[in-house]
Amino acid sequence: MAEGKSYSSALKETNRSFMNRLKNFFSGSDITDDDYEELMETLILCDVGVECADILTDEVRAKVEARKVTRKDQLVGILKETLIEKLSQRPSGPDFELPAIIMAVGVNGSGKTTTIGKMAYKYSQEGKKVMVAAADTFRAAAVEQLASWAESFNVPIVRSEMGADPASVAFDAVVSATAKEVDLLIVDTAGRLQNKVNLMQELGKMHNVLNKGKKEMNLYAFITVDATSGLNVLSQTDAFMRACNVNGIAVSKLDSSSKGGVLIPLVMQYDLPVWYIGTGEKAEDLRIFDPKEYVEAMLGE
Ligand SMILES: Nc1nc2c(ncn2[C@@H]2O[C@H](COP(=O)(O)OP(=O)(O)OP(=O)(O)O)[C@@H](O)[C@H]2O)c(=O)[nH]1
Ligand SMILES: [Mg+2]
Repeated sequence: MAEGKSYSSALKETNRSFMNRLKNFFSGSDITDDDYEELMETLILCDVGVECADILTDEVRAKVEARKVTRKDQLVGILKETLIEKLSQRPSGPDFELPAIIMAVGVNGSGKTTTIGKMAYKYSQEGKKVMVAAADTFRAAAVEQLASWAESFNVPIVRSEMGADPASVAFDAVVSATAKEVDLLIVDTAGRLQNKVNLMQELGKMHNVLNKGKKEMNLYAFITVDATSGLNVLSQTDAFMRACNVNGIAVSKLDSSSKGGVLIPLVMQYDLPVWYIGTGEKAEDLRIFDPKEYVEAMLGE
């Protein structure tokens, strides 16, 4: 399997913006109150959010005081340690069990179809029997996009004509997946804004249809959020969690963001594991989320 873009190359821009702002922290002078303000501001500017930035800054300060650290250049190391600790308190990486049906949800353009394509590649490379379903019947291009990923990896696709009821496509897919005894069925859905009530309800209906037909397969849903959308991803996650039973998160486009800190509030505020991060547009640009690798790519090893 090709390697794909690494954490550090995907987070290059985030690393640069972080380090540019924390330049002062590399001098050996004494820590002052201003340094904590600067740390907090930097975290906020990298999309960590005020609430989490506050918690993290307080913890860094408590560690500094407890250890009687006085030099500024030790702050980044303590921040790194604190972040790894915090992000490791929750399970991370994909925790679904095969055979599985996984429904992809999220707002328009968040990276659902691409993430499904990458997953189809990953699991078929690992020798699993994968099937995808194009339950985005809203845009012809969306079906073609999924079909093109599926075709390149020889993965069967269940599709229907435009305008068909997405729940009926989901139903056909689950029947076919059960008959063919696939290990993994991934169901693509049309992007929707979280404030469109009818469209959000439609997701609940699809989830129910999959749940009724799943037999021995395990049913999951995951939300794909775009790292360049900043803290909006938090309200998106809230809304999709209410609409259907979300089990995990994929964060796409980390390579396109210079403020890739949004993983931090996602992990700290939600009881959901981050399954994957997207590090590029290619099939192999999907990484299992690993807090240590992520923090080291952001703050340097
Ligand atoms: N650089 C980069 N681009 C990505 C990544 N994931 C997705 N994209 C790009 O983002 C754009 C939108 O991705 P899609 O997968 O079509 O998003 P979607 O959520 O399926 O969109 P809708 O079906 O319209 O809601 C495409 O141009 C993708 O190539 C990533 O991890 N990195
Ligand atoms: Mg799509």
